[in-house]
Amino acid sequence: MTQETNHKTACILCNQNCGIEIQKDEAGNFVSVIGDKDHPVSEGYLCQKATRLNYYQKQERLTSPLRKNASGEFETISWDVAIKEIAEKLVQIRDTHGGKSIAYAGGGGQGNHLGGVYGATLRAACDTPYIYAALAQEKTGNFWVNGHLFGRQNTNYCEAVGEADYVLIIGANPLQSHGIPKARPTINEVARNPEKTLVVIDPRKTETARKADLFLQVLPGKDAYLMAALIGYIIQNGLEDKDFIEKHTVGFDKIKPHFEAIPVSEYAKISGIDEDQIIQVAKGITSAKTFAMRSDLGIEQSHNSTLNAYLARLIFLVTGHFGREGTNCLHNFLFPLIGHSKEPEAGGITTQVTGMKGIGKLFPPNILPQEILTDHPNRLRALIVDSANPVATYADTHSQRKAIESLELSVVIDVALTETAQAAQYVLPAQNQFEKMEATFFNLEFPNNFFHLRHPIEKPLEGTLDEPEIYRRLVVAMGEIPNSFPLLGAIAKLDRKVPALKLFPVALAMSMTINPKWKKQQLLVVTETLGKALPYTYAKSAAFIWFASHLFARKYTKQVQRAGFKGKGPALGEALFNRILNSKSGTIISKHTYEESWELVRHKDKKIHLEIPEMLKWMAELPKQAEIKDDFTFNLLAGERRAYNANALFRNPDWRKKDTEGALKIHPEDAAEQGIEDGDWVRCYSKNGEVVIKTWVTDEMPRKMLSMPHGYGFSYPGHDVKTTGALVNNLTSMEDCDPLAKTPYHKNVRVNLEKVALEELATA
Ligand SMILES: Nc1nc2c(c(=O)[nH]1)N[C@H]1C(S)=C(S)[C@@H](COP(=O)(O)OP(=O)(O)OC[C@H]3O[C@@H](n4cnc5c(=O)[nH]c(N)nc54)[C@H](O)[C@@H]3O)O[C@H]1N2
Ligand SMILES: Nc1nc2c(c(=O)[nH]1)N[C@H]1C(S)=C(S)[C@@H](COP(=O)(O)OP(=O)(O)OC[C@H]3O[C@@H](n4cnc5c(=O)[nH]c(N)nc54)[C@H](O)[C@@H]3O)O[C@H]1N2
Ligand code: SF4
Ligand SMILES: [Mo]
Repeated sequence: MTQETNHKTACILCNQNCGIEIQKDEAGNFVSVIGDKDHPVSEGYLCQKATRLNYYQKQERLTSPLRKNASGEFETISWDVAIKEIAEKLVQIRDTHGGKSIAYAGGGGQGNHLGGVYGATLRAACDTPYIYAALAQEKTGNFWVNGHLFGRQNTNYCEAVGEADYVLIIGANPLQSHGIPKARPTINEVARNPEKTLVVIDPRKTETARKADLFLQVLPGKDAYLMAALIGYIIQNGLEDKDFIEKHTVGFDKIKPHFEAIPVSEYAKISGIDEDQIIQVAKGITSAKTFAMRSDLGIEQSHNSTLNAYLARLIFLVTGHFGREGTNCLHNFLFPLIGHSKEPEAGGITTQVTGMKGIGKLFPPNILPQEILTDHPNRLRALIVDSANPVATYADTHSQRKAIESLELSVVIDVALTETAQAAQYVLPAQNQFEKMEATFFNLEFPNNFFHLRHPIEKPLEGTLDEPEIYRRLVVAMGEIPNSFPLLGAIAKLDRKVPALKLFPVALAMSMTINPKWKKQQLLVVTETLGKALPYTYAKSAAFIWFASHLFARKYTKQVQRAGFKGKGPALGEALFNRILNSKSGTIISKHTYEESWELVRHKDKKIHLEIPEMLKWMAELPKQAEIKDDFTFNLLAGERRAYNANALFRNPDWRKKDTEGALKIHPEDAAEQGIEDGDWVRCYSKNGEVVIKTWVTDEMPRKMLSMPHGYGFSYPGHDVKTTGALVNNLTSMEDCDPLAKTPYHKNVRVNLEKVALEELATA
């Protein structure tokens, strides 16, 4: 643990992971949280949520492994018993039904990915390829499209909102959700600067929309029509960037006829937007020197999700706004957050029951219950959940809970007794994110990329372990590797004194040749040897960063050297690792030139392949999409980002300063029609379930659309629905999702309302 009074770390509440400094009192309370000016990206910025981190630190915690007994109650057991029993059951299930009967869910939230990295060791021991993850309920359509356009599903681009003259934000509300560095000053600057233009496309008059020069209030779920019309207008009028298309892309001729056929006026009308506004945006983008685009859940968790991903990218690609300063640009990763999955026809892995393909090596939460709740001989029988709360955060709480309860083995690794933990057989208590070495791989910047390895700032709570150690113990108990490696450990200590001699890498390679079985568990071998030889007693899991630093320095030698690291080959890797290990505020790890961003395209010809036949076919079939006709009146945005939600990280509702109940927003005229006044409580029901929720009458909503936040409704001692708020996934269903990526339609949940009397709430 560090000795300073100001403890440098990062905020764990959204993927920006702003650098922060925390002051603690003697009882370990976070008494002040301020922005860390030395953080290379956030530079002192933070938002109101970070100042409440003490509620994360001091929430009700798990302090012992738990096992459910025959009467469904938890009893505490020792770590040794828990590890032994779980390992035995995993081996038994694997050896009887094959590794594919075991799956893993989670692996990290907004601030903690080291545990997920080590989760790979348990998956290797179980011999399973299945990872279900939150990213596969939002970004997998994007990954699939990126795979086609740029060559690999794990290519990603950053969105240069702060540097562009013309900015388009679609389906995102950065003033609340961030998603870009220093979102508030950045958006405010674009909005205020008379030389810059901010366009926002959203059905809701959001905080960001209110700042926009042009606000296109699209009808919910109709973005594909709007974007097709925009690109259609550009191509039909010859406004595309012909030089860029010629130099950097292939396949334009193939996509051109499809956009020439788009009925621009008709699609504008379907999307609810005036055609003139679409033309204005088309002209604005094509005449701007620089243009950047930010998109997020509003078009991902919505109708035509994967098609939206394709069209959004075509907007900046056909207009040549890519790979230059002030435009979206591919970036590198210290270590890629996801992988690349082959298509099933090319030998890619699919799930056993529904036959779903992996995208980015991830599988979608929406199919998880179907893979379990069946008598199919190849169903999933065991699930390890780490740092995720599927019962509460995956679509369809009811089915997710039932699925977890029906498994032969269910294990949850978490800091708290979550809804999912309550449904599981074993619960293992983890150290929280300020008690261990942690990092995220959300280092998504260009041209200068960064990495922040966080040191613990608080002593681990008694009874808890960090995830890498939990996985190591399980893998050892499964008989995959020994508990210690004395000789290699001794060599690692020598190696740290004179890394230039490369004693450890040579000894490691030799030990892998002698013990080929260890190869699958190389990371754990390094962690138990080199990790233990690092200068901090708690730093074992930084062994992975040692691996990653060496790979990165080899791959991006020029760019790492440009960032001020000296040496070549392994010496450069060591220099990078040492700086990462010792930089409490994070460090710049590479500097690219814009020209070099084209090296990050993964197609062999280094060009962007514009044609994706499946997407063009989907677009051609848009006219066949029928209007929704059902018994429901409203379209619910099931999961809005607000001032006081942060996914599932705060269980104690007292952390909220306002909107304490997470109210349901409704347009004044809709409220009047339903006989609802601001603050009334209602029963909101879908085909799948219901919630009881307070209302908030506001003209921010369009007619017939409602909005409620996610991140509310978690059980907490001393609280009921009036203070915890409602659990959003009681309303969602697993079938309502994108046909290709299976990402849920959380922005389009069909619901009705019914006023409830306050006295009914007591029983709700
Ligand atoms: N209806 C609806 N559902 C949604 C959304 C929506 O908009 N609408 N949004 C979706 C999106 S985009 C996301 S990203 C997901 C997020 O959903 P999840 O990934 O499930 O949520 P997280 O908040 O990341 O946290 C998961 C768990 O990590 C635990 N945790 C915290 N720190 C640690 C730690 O150090 N170690 C371990 N082992 N556990 C820890 C917390 O207690 C919590 O139970 O929710 C999704 N669900
Ligand atoms: N405060 C806060 N910030 C967060 C989080 C949090 O829990 N709380 N979670 C983090 C996570 S995990 C994520 S993934 C991001 C998500 O960040 P965002 O995607 O920006 O957040 P959302 O509020 O879910 O949705 C974005 C916008 O989509 C709009 N929208 C709804 N339907 C449609 C539609 O049909 N078309 C269009 N164009 N827009 C539509 C909504 O009105 C909303 O303004 O936020 C991150 N930041
Ligand atoms: S919630 Fe996000 S934007 Fe706010 S301080 Fe934390 S990391 Fe930064
Ligand atoms: Mo997310």
